[in-house]
Amino acid sequence: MALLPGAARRLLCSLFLCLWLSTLARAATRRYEWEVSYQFKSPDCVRKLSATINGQTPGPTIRATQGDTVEVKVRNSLLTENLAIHWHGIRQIGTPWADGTEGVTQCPILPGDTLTYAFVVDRPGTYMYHAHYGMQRSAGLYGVVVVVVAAAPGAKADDAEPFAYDDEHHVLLNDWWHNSTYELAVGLASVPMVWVGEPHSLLINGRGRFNCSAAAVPGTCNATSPECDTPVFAVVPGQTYRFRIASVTSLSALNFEIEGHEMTVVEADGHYVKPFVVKNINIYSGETYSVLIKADQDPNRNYWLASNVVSRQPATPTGTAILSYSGDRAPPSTTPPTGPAWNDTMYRFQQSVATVAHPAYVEPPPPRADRTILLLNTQNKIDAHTKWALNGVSFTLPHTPYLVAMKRGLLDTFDQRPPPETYAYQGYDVYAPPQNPNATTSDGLYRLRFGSVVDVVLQNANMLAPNKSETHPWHLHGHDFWVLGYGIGRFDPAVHPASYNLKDPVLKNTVAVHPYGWTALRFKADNPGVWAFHCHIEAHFFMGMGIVFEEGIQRVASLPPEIMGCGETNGGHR
Ligand SMILES: *[C@@H]1O[C@H](CO)[C@@H](O)[C@H](O)[C@H]1NC(C)=O
Ligand SMILES: *[C@@H]1O[C@H](CO)[C@@H](O)[C@H](O)[C@H]1NC(C)=O
Ligand SMILES: *[C@@H]1O[C@H](CO)[C@@H](O)[C@H](O)[C@H]1NC(C)=O
Ligand SMILES: *[C@@H]1O[C@H](CO)[C@@H](O)[C@H](O)[C@H]1NC(C)=O
Ligand SMILES: *[C@@H]1O[C@H](CO)[C@@H](O)[C@H](O)[C@H]1NC(C)=O
Ligand SMILES: *[C@@H]1O[C@H](CO)[C@@H](O)[C@H](O)[C@H]1NC(C)=O
Ligand SMILES: [Cu+2]
Repeated sequence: MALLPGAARRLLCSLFLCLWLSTLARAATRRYEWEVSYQFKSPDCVRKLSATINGQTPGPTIRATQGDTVEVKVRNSLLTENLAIHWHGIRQIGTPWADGTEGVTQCPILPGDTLTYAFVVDRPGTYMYHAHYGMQRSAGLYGVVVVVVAAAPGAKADDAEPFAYDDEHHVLLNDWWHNSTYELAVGLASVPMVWVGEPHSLLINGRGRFNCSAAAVPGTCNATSPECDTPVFAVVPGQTYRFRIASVTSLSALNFEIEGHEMTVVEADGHYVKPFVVKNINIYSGETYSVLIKADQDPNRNYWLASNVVSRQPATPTGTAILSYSGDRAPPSTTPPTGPAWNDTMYRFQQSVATVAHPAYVEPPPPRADRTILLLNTQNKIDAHTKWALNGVSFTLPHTPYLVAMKRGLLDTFDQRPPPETYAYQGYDVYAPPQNPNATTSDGLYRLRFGSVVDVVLQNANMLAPNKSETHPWHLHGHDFWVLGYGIGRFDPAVHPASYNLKDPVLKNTVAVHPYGWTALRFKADNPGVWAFHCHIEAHFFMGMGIVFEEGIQRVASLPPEIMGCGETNGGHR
């Protein structure tokens, strides 16, 4: 049964978008039927149990037009594992139950069960989907969502966009381990923590090439398997291509480059940006970008597409694909680009700062916030377990999803004490390991006044080990936020807000917090529902690096029974 697209429409109308929606040309319903199952795959030539959709990893690309309803009937055939799928970058206005976040907006889909996600894709752009249960994303369950502009009849599809191109390509970036997600998860939860180490491969569109002579288990690596054929991107001389790039990495911050071709960045997370030209682009897990490239180089040779690890000392070979003018699939004789120095934080910082709204598409933020939440990001210990915490509180998911619990008043299902709003920032040394490594756990959430303007400042700091601070890509569900500013060092609420960009900040759903740095963002709590906000590094969220916002719960339409069936959602016991 569908999750009420009709109700979604009515709610959209109540949010004054009615007029705009009704002007869109003939919104359609795009229907998909997906069976999710484990299959043996060899994405980097090494055979591994992978989570697939209709037998594929990455899963099928969803392509819809702005205003369409996307309906995906998901059957969980994983046999022994729960499932939930998140539609990353889709705000789910009026359909908060279709966000796909297990523990927050729904109970998991049990093995053998089917759930139909239905939601309106209200804004053009490049998005993605991926599993949001346990660490399942790293098993291969992800894909691309493309929403194209609803153009006037007879117009070219790209007429409504502030740039033109002849054709498009999709680049889905990932990192990949040969270890199972259970080895990853159990390792993280062990005392002492067992870290799986750097990824074995970097995948482009689900393919990489591991060096078979280094395979841990003999006989599992087949260098001639067609499943690890290097992807080839065909171009025609003189044409301009839009490359839609998405990163679903579990860990890695990446740098992506097309050998010999400059890129013009035009879109980030579904928003047009003031175009800027780069040799290579840094992309963090959960982000999407569109770049334009002109096929204007010597057509008699091929060129590398390359993804490289940045921000952590790399121990993973460059991920590669081939750009071909002639259709020839031969690897170029050159060495693939190795990207910028992995520890050049300022290079990445400056690219973040350069990303602002396109002048013709600026949506000015509200001039001031009603509430400011300061979040100190630290690595901690809880009973000797390694954790991540915000203001000393490490997040745990409740057993009853918040959306159901709050809608039904099941207030004994999670901690009613709100998590801390700030930390002792005065005198906090972000360059030193935490003085008290101990944190606490909580499944409490932040309740936001409906319609209020909320600032969040994410402060990065040193980890438990000295002289170490990582990049954290933070992703907000249900919203885009304005990126008001970035800094390196300790954020001072008396000083730094004066330098916020209130003129043309970009809207995004995922943003990097650089090593030892801070990132300030602003959003309007105007989307009724319960929304996760978390580090998109799979292991970090698993270790508690997230929070949850509730807003306008009383305005949420009645919940579809299909999202229930766990915790107290059935009136049962925990
Ligand atoms: C990952 O797999 C390798 C090879 O099988 C094994 O040696 C290692 O212990 C595994 N790591 C974890 C964290 O399980
Ligand atoms: C693969 O690994 C072997 C053994 O470690 C090494 O000798 C060889 O050079 C590697 N090949 C490539 C293409 O890196
Ligand atoms: C490797 O894969 C190729 C292509 O599928 C197949 O012909 C060959 O038998 C495989 N080699 C091994 C050792 O399994
Ligand atoms: C990066 O690390 C190298 C050593 O691996 C060091 O020489 C260099 O100074 C570092 N650069 C920065 C910007 O920290
Ligand atoms: C942190 O917790 C450990 C027990 O896990 C305890 O031994 C230690 O004293 C605590 N440290 C502080 C500073 O409270
Ligand atoms: C950490 O960096 C400081 C300088 O910022 C240096 O004095 C110290 O020796 C470093 N410690 C380690 C363990 O590398
Ligand atoms: Cu993180």
